[in-house]
Amino acid sequence: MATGKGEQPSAASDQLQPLRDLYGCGPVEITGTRDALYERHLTFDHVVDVNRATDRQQFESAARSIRDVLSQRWLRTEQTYAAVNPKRVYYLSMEFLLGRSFANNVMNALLHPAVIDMARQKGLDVMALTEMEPDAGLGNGGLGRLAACFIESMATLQIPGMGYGLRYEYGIFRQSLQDGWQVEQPDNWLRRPDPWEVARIDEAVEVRLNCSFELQAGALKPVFGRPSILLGIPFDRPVIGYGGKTINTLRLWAAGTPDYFNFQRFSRGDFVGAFAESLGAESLTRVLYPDDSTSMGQGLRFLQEYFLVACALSDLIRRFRSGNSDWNVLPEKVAIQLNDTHPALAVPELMRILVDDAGLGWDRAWDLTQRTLAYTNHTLLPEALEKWPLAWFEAVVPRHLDIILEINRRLLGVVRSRWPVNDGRAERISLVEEGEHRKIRMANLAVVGSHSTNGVAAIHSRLLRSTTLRDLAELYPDRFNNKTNGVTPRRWLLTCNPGLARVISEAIGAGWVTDLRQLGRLKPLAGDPSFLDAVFKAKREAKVRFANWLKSTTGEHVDPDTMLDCQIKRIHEYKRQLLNALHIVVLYNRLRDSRNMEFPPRTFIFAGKAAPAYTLAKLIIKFINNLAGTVNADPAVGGRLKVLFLPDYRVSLAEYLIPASDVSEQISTAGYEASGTSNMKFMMNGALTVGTRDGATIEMAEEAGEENFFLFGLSAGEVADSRGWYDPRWHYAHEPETKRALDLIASDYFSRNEPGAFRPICDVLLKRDFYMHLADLKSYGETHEKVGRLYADQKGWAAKAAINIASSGNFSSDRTINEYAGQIWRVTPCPVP
Ligand code: 26V
Repeated sequence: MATGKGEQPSAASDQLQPLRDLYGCGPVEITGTRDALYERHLTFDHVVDVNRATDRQQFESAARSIRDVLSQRWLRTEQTYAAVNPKRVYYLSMEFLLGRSFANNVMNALLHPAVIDMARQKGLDVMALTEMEPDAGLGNGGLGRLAACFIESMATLQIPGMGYGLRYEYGIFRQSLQDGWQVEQPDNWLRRPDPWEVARIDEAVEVRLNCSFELQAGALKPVFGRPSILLGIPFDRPVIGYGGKTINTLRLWAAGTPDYFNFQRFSRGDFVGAFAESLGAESLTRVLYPDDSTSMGQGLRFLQEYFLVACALSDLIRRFRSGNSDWNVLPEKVAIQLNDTHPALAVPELMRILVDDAGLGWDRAWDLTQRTLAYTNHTLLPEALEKWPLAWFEAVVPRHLDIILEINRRLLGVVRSRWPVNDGRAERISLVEEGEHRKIRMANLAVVGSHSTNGVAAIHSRLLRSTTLRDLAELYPDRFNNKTNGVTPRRWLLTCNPGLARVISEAIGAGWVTDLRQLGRLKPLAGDPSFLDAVFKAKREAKVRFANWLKSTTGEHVDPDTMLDCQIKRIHEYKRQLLNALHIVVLYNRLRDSRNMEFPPRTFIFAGKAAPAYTLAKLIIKFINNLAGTVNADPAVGGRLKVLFLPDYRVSLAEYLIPASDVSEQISTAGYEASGTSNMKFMMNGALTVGTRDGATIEMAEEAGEENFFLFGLSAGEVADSRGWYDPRWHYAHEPETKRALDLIASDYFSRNEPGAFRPICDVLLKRDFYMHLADLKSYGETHEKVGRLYADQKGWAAKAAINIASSGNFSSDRTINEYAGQIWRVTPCPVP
């Protein structure tokens, strides 16, 4: 591949030289043998003429040759951990929303110059090549993407960390639009072999269940009372730390069966039935649950959760035992972080291992369990808190139910002796929700069975303590803490926005890539016209790049000279896409009234998926699309306002769009967005935020100064206080523009061919408006007027954008992971020599 040793570096490698110097990695060594890696993969993996390979074959071969270059480093990392025996972190998550790996792996391994040279020599189009990689969409949204940023930061910080998740064959569904309605299609991302993963059949583990499965008429049916054994087969993916020194592992588990085949059924001539059980078992990791808004009590999801926990714990305990003989040192050698309650069965599973397998007494086992586990909460929405029917525990994992009930018996004993007056506290703290169908409260289990419970932004952690988990916080005040989220600047700035990254590095050097706080050194430059000009040009370049990409992939046209105003996230009532849409109707009415109004041309971009069963969220998508159809076609608008709903929101789309955005919409009802993480990505890419005082947006505005933010609307306290008397009809009656917008929607103006289609939206807004859209609409509109005025002043806008970039340094996932490492996990880096 690329240049031989000793040749002059190209312009491209020159650009990265400072980064390499900084991290002590000399010029990338690419020898004659490696030069041939790419061709060898084409010839020997694909048996195809090098000159006739398809784009996909070129991608696979390029990716495989990158992996080859990394293999020894990857091995060396694991060998180092085995030799040094440091404390290790295991991040258990049902979701890892990885997106594509090619560009990031190349960048983090500092192979960028080599790849550019290789592409030039061989006449390859790197952009076309990267487009051949499907997104690994193994997550719904924020929680899954956070897990992906976290494991990258752990590797960059040289922390011995490992991710454990599931290898879903189908990731988050692909979204298309038909007539403006969301249509879900299966995401068969593994249809073609994935070049990054390594199957480790030899390290498969057994998972014992008290039931079996069968596929009956296409559906997975549990067969109770017939115990069975599943196989967990690990597939490893490299997680490359920036600089390429540490390469950690993300281990994803696929369900299989021990070479199982029912001979009796086969001999009876039941050829399908002979395989029924194995087909059933293998279906367990077939598909990711695409709903992040309600815990619907699906049996298969419960099994998936236990399967992840059983595989991960069996694997990490094996690792622990290979270096340590004394169970008592478990908390000194192992930290397990539970990403939400989804892996909370780790509490009884670890107890089972320590008591039943290791033979420890209860008290010893309980102490070790609590000191090893830690739990992160990601939502305050009661409908998303997991509660599983006790009956399912009984049927699938009866021993775990025994353990949970024993934990609960002891817990309630403590509570009742501390608060002898019965005021309902014990019932609220109990791990069991009583009733006709008793349920296990997974959040309570996670808090009780661990030593740390954290929220993901300051306000969220405060609200957890004071509302959702109040009783538990009073019982264990020292356990509760905050870890404000962050995002990796390697993916979300360096790689996705090369133009801005270059401008920043030219101004302050490249140290920001692993120390984002250094962006603060840009602050004095917010008054420097040449720096602002460079920032402006980088934004313009990113807008053109996005517009070209969009045109070529969807045929859709975006004018890079308009203000790009974006709301991209899961569609949910609390995130209030409807507030944005209502405001667009208000603007539309104004434009229709006056053709020569001062109005900077705006493009409003929406993107996001709705949970397939969330009817109202799907109607919101339909409404935005109909609104777009009407507004975009109206000559009275004269191109000043354009609305777009981009289908199939995913990591790779965000990587194109965020660098191009001028305005970031973070407009959730205050008190409902735990943190938000796209808010941070927009900020470091120089967009200005229109937002409520919610989640991490509050901390972002503190860093930048409120004068550089566009905050509006009710605070969380005001939302809570006005719940009792809030009446949306008051706003309808007293705010003429609000009334006019709602009347227009109700008049079927946007649904001429589908009369009454948006009635449910009008009803939600006018009858109850739980998320208080109408309360904030006026102040939202006023704030947008300020945004419009500032945008007309190019220099003023660029200065605020620069201040925002300069103030985003706190929102690197490196900072977050350092806090977890120091305060929760108590691990230190273990450099790989
Ligand atoms: C919940 C459920 C519940 C039922 C089964 C499937 C399922 C899948 C995922 C979830 C998680 C929802 C919680 C979530 O994604 N929270 C988001 O976490 C982000 C990272 O901390 C944070 O920035 C967002 O504010 C928060 O909404």
